[in-house]
This record gives sequence, structure tokens and C-alpha cells, in this order.
Amino acid sequence: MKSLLRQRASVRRVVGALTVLSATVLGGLHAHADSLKGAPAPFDKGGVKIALINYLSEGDFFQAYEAGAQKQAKALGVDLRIYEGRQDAAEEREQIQQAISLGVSAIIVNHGLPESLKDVVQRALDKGIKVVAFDVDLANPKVPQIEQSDHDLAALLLDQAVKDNGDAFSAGYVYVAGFAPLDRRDAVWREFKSAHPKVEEKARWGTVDNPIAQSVANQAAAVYRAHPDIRVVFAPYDEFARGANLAADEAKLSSKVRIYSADISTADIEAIRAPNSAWVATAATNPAVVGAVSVRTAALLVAGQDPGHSIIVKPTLITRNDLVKNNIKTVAELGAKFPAFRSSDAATAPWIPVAE
Ligand code: SR1
Repeated sequence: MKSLLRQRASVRRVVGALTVLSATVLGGLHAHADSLKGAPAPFDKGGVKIALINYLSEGDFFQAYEAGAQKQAKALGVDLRIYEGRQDAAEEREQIQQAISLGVSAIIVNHGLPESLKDVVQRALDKGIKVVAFDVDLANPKVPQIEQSDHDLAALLLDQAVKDNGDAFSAGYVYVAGFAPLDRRDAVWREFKSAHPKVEEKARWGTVDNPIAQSVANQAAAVYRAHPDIRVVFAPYDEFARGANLAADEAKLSSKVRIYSADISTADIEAIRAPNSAWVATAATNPAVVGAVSVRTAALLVAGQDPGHSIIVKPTLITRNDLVKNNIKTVAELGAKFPAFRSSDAATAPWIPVAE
């Protein structure tokens, strides 16, 4: 057992070294550390390095988030070093340590387990490195917290579920504890059930095992067989909803079940618009905009400016009806109907070129 642990530790060290090397090499190849005319120091000189440390990288949300962060970094002349997330708390800690060694000016922590991050984040702060957090509560007054207003997001969905189904129905709930946004959405679900005693949660399931949608679909198939009376599924993460939807489709339940989710991507829009889709609504931000806001927040801190402690990107409710009626097929087309999908005014300053 001990030798297995030693082997794992040395594999981690090698992977760690390779990650620094690849971040350095990639950074070298794609260096965007250009100077920005009229910007405060150090952006006026260029050469600013920021690290984006991801706990999760797979799936549409996180890919679009990363793309938005890259685009904003490029507009700011920032050399953005991205560390891929593998849902591994120990690796995320090591990546933060690597970013500190690399001499970055700021670190963006995207998701993660707070208890395994707090001390290493404090180490970065002690070295004068700025830190911002998206969807992980680091409970540190020096670390601005970015979120999508998960309370509003869940409330928008559950209001819509009552509009569509009344306030007496059997529900299925897809949830995994320990992720800040899911926990915040869960708090709203619990309040909702207390306020609506005729809503009965018949089954709860969920997993973040990759591929998440397929793993959730496998669980959902068993749940639908055991609880044929489920009419509403609250699945507030698009990978969960995609799984719940796949299983409903396979079990030919699409006309009986209605699924309410969070997040949106072009692939999600296609699934929601499909004829007789059970997936009827989602509450979402544009993840690329959230990625851009994360980079701007870090940039403000590096420039010695105050982005505030709590940075919120507000979600919008999107129903199947909205998509079909307006012939919306992509996230880009969504921006024409809902301006919040085009951009956010969070964490802006006159010297920051907004790129979303
Ligand atoms: C496992 S946590 C998944 C959520 O993180 C982001 O906040 C997205 O909205 C997604 O729903």
C-alpha cells in the first residue's frame, strides 16, 4: 500500500513538473503579454501573467468559460496560463503552488474544495499574488467571489415549474453535494419544498463521474422505472439535465416528464428544441461572459483597483418556447434576444477593453 502511495506521489510530481513545463511552453507559444496603451501599471508595460486553475474542465460550460477567459485575457494583453481540472483536489493544490512558482500576478480559482485550497491560497496572498474565486467559497476577505446568483437561478426555474405544472407534483431531483453552486441551488430547492407541501421529492440521484451526462442517464433510467409517477425533474446543471433527458427519451417518457435545468450551450439548445423534448426550460448565464468577468476581476486587483468582494453575473430564464418562437439555434443567436448573453458590466473599468 505504502509503495502504491509513493508511486502515486512520484507520478504526481512528474505530472506536476510536466504541467509547469507545458504551461510555460504553451505560454511561450501563445504569449499575449502585450502592453496596453493608457492602462495602469503593470498593464501599460505588458508581461502580466495570470493563472486560471480549474477543478472541472470537461463539458460545455467549462469549455465556454475557458474560451471567454482566454478572449478577455488576449484583449488585455495578459498571458493566461490555464491548468486543466481533473476533479482532483490534491492536483489543484499543486497547480496553485506551480502558479506561485511561475511568478504569476494573479490566480483565478475555478471551482474546487475549499478545505483543500484555503492554506495554499493564503500562501499565494502572502506572496502578494492576487486571487479571485469562481464558484468556490474560500471565505477570505481578500478573495473576491464570482457567482451566477445561484439563488435567482434556482428560483427562476422553480417558478417556471409551478407555472407549467401547478404546485402539486411528484419530482425527481438531480444533485451532488459539495459544489458551491449546486449547494446554493439546493438551499432554494429545500425552501421551495417547504413552501409547496404538495410537491413530493420521489427520488434523488446524481454523479459527477465522467462522462457526467451518460452516468446520470444510467441512474435516471433506473429511477424512472422505479417511480413512473415522476412528472418534474429539477436538474440544475446542464450535464445533469442532458442525462435526465436522454433517459426520458429512451424510456419514451418525453411527453410525461418536464425537465428544468441550469446552464446553456449550443448543444443544449438543440436538445431543448428537439420535437417533444422533455427538457423545457433552463436558467443560465453565458459561461464565456463569466470567464471574461473572472479575468477582468483579476486584472482590476493586479492594477490595484477594487472590483468589490461579491461579483454577480445574473442568470436569465430561457424556455423551450422562447427558443422555438424566436428561432434561436445557438448561444450567439441567444444574445440577440437576451442582451445579458452578450455581455456583463461586472468588473469593468474605462481602461479594460471588454471582450466577450
Ligand atoms: C458541478 S458544478 C456545475 C455548475 O458549475 C457552474 O456554476 C455551472 O453553472 C454548473 O451548473
